[in-house]
Amino acid sequence: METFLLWLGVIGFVLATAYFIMLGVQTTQGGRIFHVITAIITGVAAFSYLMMATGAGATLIEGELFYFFRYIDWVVTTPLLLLDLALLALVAPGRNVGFIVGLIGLDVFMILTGLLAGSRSSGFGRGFWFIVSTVAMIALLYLVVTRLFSEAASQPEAVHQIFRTLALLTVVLWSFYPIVWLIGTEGFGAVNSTVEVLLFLVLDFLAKIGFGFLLLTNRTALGQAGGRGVQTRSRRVA
Ligand code: RET
Repeated sequence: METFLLWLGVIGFVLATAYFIMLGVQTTQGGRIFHVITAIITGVAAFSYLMMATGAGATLIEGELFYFFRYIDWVVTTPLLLLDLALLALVAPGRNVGFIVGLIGLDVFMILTGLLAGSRSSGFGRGFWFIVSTVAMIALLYLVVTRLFSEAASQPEAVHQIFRTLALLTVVLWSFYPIVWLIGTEGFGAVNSTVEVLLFLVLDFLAKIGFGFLLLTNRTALGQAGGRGVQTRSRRVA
């Protein structure tokens, strides 16, 4: 059952990646940068689920399967999700590189300390790194809700609207990850490994495919969003 769920992840993410690439190829309205970033997100997830489904992305720790490839997936894809959000919210992303790098740095710190939490053998070590990682997540989501929200208010209405939806989706969904971790095999073991795989699969589908679908099917917003710099340059070349 567990392996079946992981293969379902592979299939879902492969189909989503193909669909997002197709939307990117078809678009005439610009914002292609969002298609590229979002297709990389689902592409990396497809590969990660393949690694977990074949067993190459897992290892035994004290008799329990530890899917370390999740963390490799997250350390690549969560920065890209934040980049999508930042490019939507910021009118001049180029003038906010420091902020974007800070946001992504905090995010990478969150995932790496989460990996430490997942791979420690002592209860104290796991608890300590879990708390450090969760504090980083709260700080990160706080920055999204404060700074990015206020920046997005000066964007055109369609962009502002889709940013608000996606940022809220992000805050809610990301908050569930530490909860699933805590009740799963790496935490208190309240649910078994199969249920944990299922819950992470649902969260991953919503946070990556749901997010990408809402963003990439909103053509009005994409045409007016932060990818403008990229679009202008390609038009000049043409
Ligand atoms: C861990 C455990 C330690 C504490 C915290 C965690 C947070 C993980 C998050 C993951 C988000 C993943 C996404 C993936 C793909 O779409 C590492 C589970 C805070 C927030 C959004």
